[in-house]
This record gives sequence, C-alpha cells and structure tokens, in this order.
Amino acid sequence: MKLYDSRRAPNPRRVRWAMAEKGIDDIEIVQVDIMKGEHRASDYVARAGLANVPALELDDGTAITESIAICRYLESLYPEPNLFGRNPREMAEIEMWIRRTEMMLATPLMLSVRHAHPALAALENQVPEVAETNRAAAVRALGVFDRRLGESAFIATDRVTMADIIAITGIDFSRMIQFAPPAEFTHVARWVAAMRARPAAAAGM
Ligand SMILES: N[C@@H](CCC(=O)N[C@@H](CS)C(=O)NCC(=O)O)C(=O)O
Repeated sequence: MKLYDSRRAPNPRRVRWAMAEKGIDDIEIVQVDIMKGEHRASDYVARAGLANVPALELDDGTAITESIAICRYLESLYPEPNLFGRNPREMAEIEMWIRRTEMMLATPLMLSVRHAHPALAALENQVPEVAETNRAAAVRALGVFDRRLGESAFIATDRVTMADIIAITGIDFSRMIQFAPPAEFTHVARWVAAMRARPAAAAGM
C-alpha cells in the first residue's frame, strides 16, 4: 500500500496520527506537494480519482481518498488500539462524534484558514467573510465540545477515538492563523494538552 501524503495539510495528518496510534509503519509514504500543485497533475488525479490528499493506494490499484474512510480501512486491518468502536453502541456514539467534529469544527477551521492565510491564496479564491463566519462557527462548536469534555475524558468516550484525531488536527491546523480555543473553555484546554502530549501527536508536526 502507498499513502499519498502532504506534510503540512490537516487531512493527511489524521491518517498519519491514526497510523501512529496503531503502530502501523509498513505503508510507503509518498509526498505530494500541494503548494506546487502536484495533486492536480493528471497522473496523480488518475491514480487517486480526485485532486486531494490523502489517498491510500491498495496493492490492487484501488484508491481510497477520504481520510476517515482510509482510517476505517486501516482499523479493519489493525483493529487495536480501537478508534471506531468495539460494539454497536460505541460504534454509533463514535460515528456521531466523528460527524460532529468534522462538520461543526474541523471543516469551519479549515475554511477559516484557507480563506485567511496569504499562502493559501494559491489554492483558494479567498473571501474574508467566509473566514470570519467559519471562525465564529468553530468557536461556537468549541462551546459544545467543552460541555462534552466536562463529562468525558475524550470526545466520544473514555479513550482516544477517531473523533479526537479529527478535532485536534483541525485545531492544530488553525494555528496557522493564530487561532486558539478561547481560554474560558477549560475542558477543551485540558483535552488539547492531553492530545498534544500523545506520542502520535508528532505525526506531521
Ligand atoms: N474530505 C477529504 C478532504 C481532503 C482535502 O480537502 N485535502 C486537502 C488537504 S488537507 C487537499 O487535498 N487540498 C487540495 C486543494 O485544495 O487543492 C478528506 O478528509 O480526506
């Protein structure tokens, strides 16, 4: 298998983080420089199916190009430590928090960076209002996560799951625009520190 990766991008980092949690070190990593437009080259798009990273190319040539789908595939090959749930209830709860972290937090943070950071004008037709609206949406979402983290060690349950990886990689990416969760969200602050202290946090920094 080959993982098409881009070091500074947040979505490939989700996969590297999940691989690090699971101790997976036998996948070839191929760097794709999105700032140079390598992901838009016709041979890459033909392989991956989309001008996006990450992409996991299987030995039979199949490409999986969504970060969460890649992580699910890896979980089926390397079930422990478990990131997606071990029984129906856990699987549903983790899926709920995966969707919330992606839609309420990671996507707004990604849009606020893409529409505000000067370097990303190469990839995005930047609209300042989009950056501001999404930054405010991310702050509102952090209020929801703060309440949740007041009652749970990690976002979905009492251990790290894919939901935590999605959230922290989004938050870390937003440091590019000097974004930080507001200090009033003390439970988020405790969880951010715990996530950043994990050995897997080194994946992609
Ligand atoms: N939903 C996809 C998103 C993939 C994505 O947007 N990747 C970014 C890098 S983090 C990308 O390839 N951007 C290229 C571009 O915007 O041209 C996933 O989770 O894998």
